[in-house]
Amino acid sequence: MRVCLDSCAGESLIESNNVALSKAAKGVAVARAREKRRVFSLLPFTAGMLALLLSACNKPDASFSSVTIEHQISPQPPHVGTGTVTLKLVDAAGKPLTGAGIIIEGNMSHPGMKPEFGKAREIAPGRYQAPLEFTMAGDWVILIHVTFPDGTRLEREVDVKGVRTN
Ligand SMILES: [Cu+2]
Repeated sequence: MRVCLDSCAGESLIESNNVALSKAAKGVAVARAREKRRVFSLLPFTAGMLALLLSACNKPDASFSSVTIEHQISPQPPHVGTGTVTLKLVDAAGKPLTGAGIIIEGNMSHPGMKPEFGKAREIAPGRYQAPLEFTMAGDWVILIHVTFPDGTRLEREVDVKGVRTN
């Protein structure tokens, strides 16, 4: 590009400016190319972040399905009177889930009886124990109501069949 203003006296100056400009333009082009490479190298990172964000959005469901609750009823076999429900809560990695609030609700499989409740206390990390009153012989269904420290809730059902008379 050659630009003559009022006179061509300054031509060489403008020319040299043009050289400088084209050098600068080259520099910009190189910088742009670098930028492009940087953007491409960032892509896997961005995809990773996106996956993380998506998994974070799915967290409630994921954590629900990954929570394992082992239960134990004593005495065994259960009979009418005060029983003890012992629970062990672990995550998918087998790590104990501590600090949960747990209420046990006992109902009989037939209608017309009031539910029995027992509040669990944590006896060891991830291990909880609650008393439960079996007020009648027969089949019971136990509902485990769990509230985790972050406020998320989880409910599991356990059949306790054939509670015996004393
Ligand atoms: Cu009953």
